[in-house]
Amino acid sequence: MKTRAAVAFEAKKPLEIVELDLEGPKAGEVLVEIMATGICHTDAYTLDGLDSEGIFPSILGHEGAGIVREVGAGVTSVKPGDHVIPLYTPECRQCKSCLSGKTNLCTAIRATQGKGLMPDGTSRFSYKGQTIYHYMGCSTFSNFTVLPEIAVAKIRTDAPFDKACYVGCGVTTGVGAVTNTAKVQVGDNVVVFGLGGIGLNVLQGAKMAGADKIIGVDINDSKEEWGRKFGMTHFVNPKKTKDVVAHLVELTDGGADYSFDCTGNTDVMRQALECCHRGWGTSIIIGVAEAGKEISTRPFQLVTGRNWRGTAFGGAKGRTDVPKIVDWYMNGKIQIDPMITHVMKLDKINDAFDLMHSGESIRSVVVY
Ligand code: NAD
Ligand code: AHE
Ligand code: ZN
Repeated sequence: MKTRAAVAFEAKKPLEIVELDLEGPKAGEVLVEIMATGICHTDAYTLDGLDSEGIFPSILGHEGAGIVREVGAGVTSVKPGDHVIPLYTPECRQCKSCLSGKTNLCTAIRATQGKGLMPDGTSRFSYKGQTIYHYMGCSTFSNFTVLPEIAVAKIRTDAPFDKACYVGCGVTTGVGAVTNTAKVQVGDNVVVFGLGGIGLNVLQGAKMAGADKIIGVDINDSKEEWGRKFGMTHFVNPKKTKDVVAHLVELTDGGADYSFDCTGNTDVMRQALECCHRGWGTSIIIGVAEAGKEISTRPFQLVTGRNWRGTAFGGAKGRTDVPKIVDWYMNGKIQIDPMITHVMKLDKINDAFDLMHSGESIRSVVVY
């Protein structure tokens, strides 16, 4: 069949809207009509050539929602007409990682996914006979995409696609980092670095968990008003603060119980660790750093009890947890609508990247 998609033919070049060929689902796969997709900073990072796994030409996008249109042989958990969210972190429920009960990082198809291919080692997309690669197993910048059955979460049919798509990455990552990874407790002090599409969701997760001080840190002053809408109690602009770590330690009476990096900047990651409380404070890396970047700190920071951790997709098990997070949104437990600042059609998708880089948007969503 044919599908319209925004293709990343080369790094650092605008996406091009073209009509491509899409092969139907093979055994264990499903064809999904994507109804809406968010644009996450990780898409921009890959498009900018900063991803060590970046492959071109490919169809980016990993924050979508849509409808199952066809299923391949042997698919039992979804059927045509079901509403689904594609999962860049699948949940096979059979691999060592899924069975461990210790991680959400299913390994069933990670190797082929990282090569831009379906589990059988081939791509379903092509353009004028040339292979176009999948991205993060999702490729939601295509109106139709093919996904492994283990990489779709079935959601309720009354959830609006243009909001539910954000659960496919940003909402789950931010809220889940607080609830699944950190397990923030009532009364904890929390510091969040980077108040974008992820950081604001960390704030709302911290508020939901009953955190006491919820401190937001961003170099963009306009993020103060945004942060306060989602539970932030204090705002710090590091550009206007002499020693940001010392200031945060003072604000939190000795250091944060939990800090979160939502910038992807390795210098910020160090600050996030070092503003944690001696003896127990834990810093959680969410941000994705550029290829080649490394983190550093004095080992003494860890010797004296600070913990450095990371999280992918907020520690969420996609098929199990994503439908619940959609319920949280539908029941008013978490907010999504105000964070979706821009909605556009696919032919304007490049504007979403400009809005993100200029700091004007929180989340842009493309509706097909
Ligand atoms: P975004 O562009 O919407 O937000 C980034 C925010 O960080 C902006 O508000 C920006 O002003 C702020 N910022 C930049 N430099 C800063 C600095 N030096 N100090 C303080 N604030 C600074 O991006 P996003 O979509 O929220 O994504 C944030 C990061 O999270 C990205 O690196 C993205 O790749 C990553 N991410 C990771 C996961 C995961 O599963 N681990 C999931 C989604 C996104
Ligand atoms: N490909 C990069 C790493 C990118 C990365 O860490 N991705 C996160 C999700 S970001 C979503 O916006 C993730 O899920 N990581 C776990 C995994 O298995 O990819 C690189 O450095 O090579
Ligand atoms: Zn993302």
